[in-house]
Amino acid sequence: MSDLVLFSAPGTCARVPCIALEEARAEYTLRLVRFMQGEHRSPEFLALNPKGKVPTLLVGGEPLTENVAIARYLAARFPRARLLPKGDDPLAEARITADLSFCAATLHPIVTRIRMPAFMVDGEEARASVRSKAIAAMQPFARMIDDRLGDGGWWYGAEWSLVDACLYWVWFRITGAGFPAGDHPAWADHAARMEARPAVRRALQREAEMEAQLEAEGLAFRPD
Ligand SMILES: N[C@@H](CCC(=O)N[C@@H](CS)C(=O)NCC(=O)O)C(=O)O
Repeated sequence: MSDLVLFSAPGTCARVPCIALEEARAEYTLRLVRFMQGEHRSPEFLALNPKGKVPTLLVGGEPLTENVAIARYLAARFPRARLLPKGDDPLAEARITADLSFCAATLHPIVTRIRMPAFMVDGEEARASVRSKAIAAMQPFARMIDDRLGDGGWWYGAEWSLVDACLYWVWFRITGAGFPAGDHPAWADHAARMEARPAVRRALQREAEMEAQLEAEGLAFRPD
């Protein structure tokens, strides 16, 4: 049995480490966290991750939290999968951390405001305002990402990495929630290329199974 257990929920940013594990062909157990049942706030889960968030990765029973740290750990543990580039010096390494942090600390909070404004404010009008301000806040980053991806590239050019998995999750969350996807053809194309990767397909399949489980239990989450 594997020493790796990933706590996840469908549609969440736990998709990133799931893609990492699939890219590495790692053995792991996927554990569904039932948000609608408040499982992420249960004493058992909070004992593993007091922040009450997914992803949470157990490594030999020891919890590791935060996407940036989990990406770093999995990349170091599975070097042959080349999940992240190898920085030649401390500055290059720090820049890779900066790219992962850009996704987790800059883009993710905007995603939450676009996708789930009800987490921030009450009332329909206030939610619409939060969402439209967040869409406006995302635009310059989307243009930057589009420019960098260019014509058929990954974040690091020819080299695929977990930064691409992060960007893919961001794109998945914001499209269909009012974000003008048509303005960013390179990012849209990047998402399509991500979905052509066998490892990504396997990760999406695992999510679909979790979603079906939630549906069967009447616990599927529907953001407004
Ligand atoms: N900083 C964390 C953020 C994790 C996070 O916000 N996860 C969301 C799902 S995308 C979550 O668990 N939300 C549950 C909640 O806040 O109640 C990371 O990068 O791993």
